[in-house]
Amino acid sequence: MGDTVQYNNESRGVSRRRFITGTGSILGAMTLAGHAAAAPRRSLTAAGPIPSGAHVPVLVIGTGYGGSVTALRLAQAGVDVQMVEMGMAWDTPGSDGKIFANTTSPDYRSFWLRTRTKQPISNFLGFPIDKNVPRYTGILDAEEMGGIIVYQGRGVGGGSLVNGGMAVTPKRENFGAVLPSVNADEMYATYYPRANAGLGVGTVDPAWFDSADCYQYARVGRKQAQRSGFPFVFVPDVYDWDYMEQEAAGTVPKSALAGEILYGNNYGKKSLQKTYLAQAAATGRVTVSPLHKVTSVSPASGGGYTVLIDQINTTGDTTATKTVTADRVFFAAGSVGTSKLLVKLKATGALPGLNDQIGKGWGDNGNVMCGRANHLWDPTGALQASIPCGGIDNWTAGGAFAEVAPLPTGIETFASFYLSITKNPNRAEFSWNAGTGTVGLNWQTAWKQPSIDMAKSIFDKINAKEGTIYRTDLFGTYKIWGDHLTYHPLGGAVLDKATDNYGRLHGHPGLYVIDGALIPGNTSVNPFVTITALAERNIEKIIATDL
Ligand code: FAE
Repeated sequence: MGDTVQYNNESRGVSRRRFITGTGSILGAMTLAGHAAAAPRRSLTAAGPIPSGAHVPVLVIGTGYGGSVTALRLAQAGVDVQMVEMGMAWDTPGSDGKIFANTTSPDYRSFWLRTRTKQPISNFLGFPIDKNVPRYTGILDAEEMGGIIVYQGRGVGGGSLVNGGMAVTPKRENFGAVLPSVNADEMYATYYPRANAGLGVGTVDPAWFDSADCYQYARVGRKQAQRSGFPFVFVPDVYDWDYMEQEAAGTVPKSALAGEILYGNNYGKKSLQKTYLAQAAATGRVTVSPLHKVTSVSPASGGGYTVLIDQINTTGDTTATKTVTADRVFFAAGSVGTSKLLVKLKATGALPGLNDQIGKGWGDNGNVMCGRANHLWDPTGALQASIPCGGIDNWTAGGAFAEVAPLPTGIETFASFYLSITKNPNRAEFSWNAGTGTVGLNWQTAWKQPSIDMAKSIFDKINAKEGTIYRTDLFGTYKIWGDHLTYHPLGGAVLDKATDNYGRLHGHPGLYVIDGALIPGNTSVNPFVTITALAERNIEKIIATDL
């Protein structure tokens, strides 16, 4: 095991998988961790979509991490909540009996309103692997924002539907750079534990990890990292680890071991639908309108806000335009969704009181990908669990934290694959283009160079030690770096700048931002635990003082 360690302080030294519980939190006794323990479900959509003309106390735009925390805590405080989600409900199986498509065979369910897939790994052995698909309100949006493709989840559950579930609390010493205006003591004593409990975070059993065929790729990653002097760290995840062991034993239907990840996970992952949103449904106070897209928010003449909503069908056409009134509106449409809305509403005069920080401070969490070609004596396995469980930590010395990621092709590739999170200092800005009526982002592909340099602080050294080379066939022909994308958009309505220190938008009382848009561009690790913990902190304050 060498110097393999658990990533967070909370779980360090734990030899068996553990759910990280909310020590010291009001939720300590609450079981939110996992589908087995989820409260009895009422459907969030049973009441039907919101009618035009409705007046609601609270409207939440988006059903990802920020939105789900907001809805649950408000409902528990006795407030009725209407959530509006542009994506689908993802609660009905397709003709193959499954709700979600497999990563290796994308179909109509896989992409948001595209006629051709836009897979993050675009090539294999140099050959393009994208293919035509019917245009449909699928689960993964590959949103092209000029110099970068921003991948996002679409549907009830937001990014939790498509992500790898890696649930990482930043190291305490890095927190000051992540959210400088937030009290770290409170976050680490109360809100990170509360978020970890609510999300059902756990870690792989190290003994099982050591023997499981499906983690051969990660053991190769560990061995090579350690031989070059880098610590390999186990990374917590919201996947149900007991379920994965049963998948490996062949006793349950396979999800992680069938390569499911990017286009949804049919069984083992605890997406928000199984945790926060299941709890929200159980309160009976939360309703979701899927396939509804908010297009405008502006002050209503009698107080509160007028919200314009397009109802769409599965080919993306607007079938109805609705006008509703809400006393309070929470922007939880994700970093890009919230930023685009706010920039448009400020520029068009719908929300004239917003300040000049709107749209600023956007970053890509320093994402960059690469592969390495191993020698024939270092196979990485034909069977690869799609859920990563470890990473290489060189943050302090080299500015990079690299997930040892799977390449679940079903065949032996001898490849090691990595998604690095780096300390990239570049920040972009959203702006309104009156001519096209759209919001753009001024990120440039060249701004990824610091990320590449930081990732090289790990992989140049490993290649030199192992006598290996980079793969050049995964992102094009003779292209080493996946520098064209991010999975981790952050910022655009930064805490304590565009909003006060709890997410209240300046200039318009009753409007809040409560998602990844609040975080100024980087979390030093995968972001959703920090987004969840910050939402827990902010909504507690808002419930105590504003309602
Ligand atoms: P998000 O979850 O994106 O939710 C926003 C929701 O708002 C979405 O459902 C949208 O469809 C909806 N929406 C947007 N605009 C509108 C509108 N105008 N009207 C109505 N609805 C709207 O926001 N993070 C990790 O920590 N660990 C991982 O392992 C990880 N892996 C990832 C893998 C992939 C492929 C991707 C795409 C992301 C991954 N992430 C991961 C990032 C993570 O999912 C992301 O940071 C969070 O989902 C962001 O949470 P928010 O609440 O900000």
